Amino acid sequence: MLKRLEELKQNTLKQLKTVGDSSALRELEGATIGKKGELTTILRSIGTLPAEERKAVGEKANQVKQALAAAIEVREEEIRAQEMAADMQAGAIDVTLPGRPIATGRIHPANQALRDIYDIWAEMGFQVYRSPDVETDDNNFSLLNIPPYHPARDMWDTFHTTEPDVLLRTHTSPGQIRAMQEYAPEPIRVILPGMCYRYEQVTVRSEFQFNQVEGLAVGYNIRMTDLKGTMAAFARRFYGADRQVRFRSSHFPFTEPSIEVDVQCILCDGAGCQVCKYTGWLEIAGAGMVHPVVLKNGGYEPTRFSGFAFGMGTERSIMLKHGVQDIRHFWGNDLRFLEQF
Ligand code: FA5
Repeated sequence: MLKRLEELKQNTLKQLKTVGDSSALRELEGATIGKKGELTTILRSIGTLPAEERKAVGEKANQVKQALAAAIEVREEEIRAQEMAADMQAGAIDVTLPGRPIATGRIHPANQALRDIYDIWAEMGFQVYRSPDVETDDNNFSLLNIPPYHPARDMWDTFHTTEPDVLLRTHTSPGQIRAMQEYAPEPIRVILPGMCYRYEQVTVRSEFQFNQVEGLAVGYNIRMTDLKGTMAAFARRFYGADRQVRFRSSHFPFTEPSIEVDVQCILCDGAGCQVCKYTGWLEIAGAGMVHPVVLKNGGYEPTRFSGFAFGMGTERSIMLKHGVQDIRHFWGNDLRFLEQF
């Protein structure tokens, strides 16, 4: 038995040298000093040996066990160090490689333009007034001097809701009524930006939802010349310092007199091209002096107060400024278009 124990020790020490990884080491440990290992079995069977052999075998077995446990521990350390080195080599990181770019979102071109537009109007003393997208028929039409059955309602094809007299605003002009009713009789200068909705055929120039920026100034002695000067100042700041501006007479039920504002075509500088339909001019806004009926509906006495208002399409403004040919790009979610801005 003593001989067998010595053999077991020598064999195991020899095998330990060739064991290459931790799972093989665990196996060798199990087969020798583990619970079901040979040495453990010998130690358990000592009681069955003749009495005179027990002491010597017991001592030897314990010595061998300690020697093997110590040798296994040393080998385990070595193997762990080797494995860690191999791991590090395999997963090595080249710290000199450039990092992967983080995908960032962008501000939508319509919002970018809106922010530029707010800045320009803020410099001229206009503050932003928010009004809701879902409106009453009164605010969207009647109080703007467009009574039921008035033919001018045909100018704005309307999305109605299932609630009677509740609709999606067709323009930002109902915000005029809300702002006036809130501030009258104080003078006001506000811009009213937001989405408008029209039950319209979608084409390269027309969407069924689009942004408008409305403007409204009410006070004492506000005249048409103020409107013209203000619109020209805006156009030059937004479209370029030496842009020519012109005014054409027009008609809106809520302004009297009414005008349309044109800028010299940005693409051909007025020479005439496809975009301006060879007129040299591009329309940028509808505007006019606030109609006395509308002033009254807003809470201002028309004999004491006067005002001007204007409304322009944001997407159409960007189209003019950047030569975008198709308005459907704005809400088509094609990143190739959006990433250009
Ligand atoms: C109006 O909506 C008037 N409320 C503007 C106004 C306000 C006049 C205050 C006087 C005083 P109009 O329907 O022309 O007017 O629309 C104004 C602008 O909205 C247009 O010049 C255009 O730039 C934009 N717009 C109109 N319809 C569409 C559409 N379907 N898609 C994209 N933009 C549109």
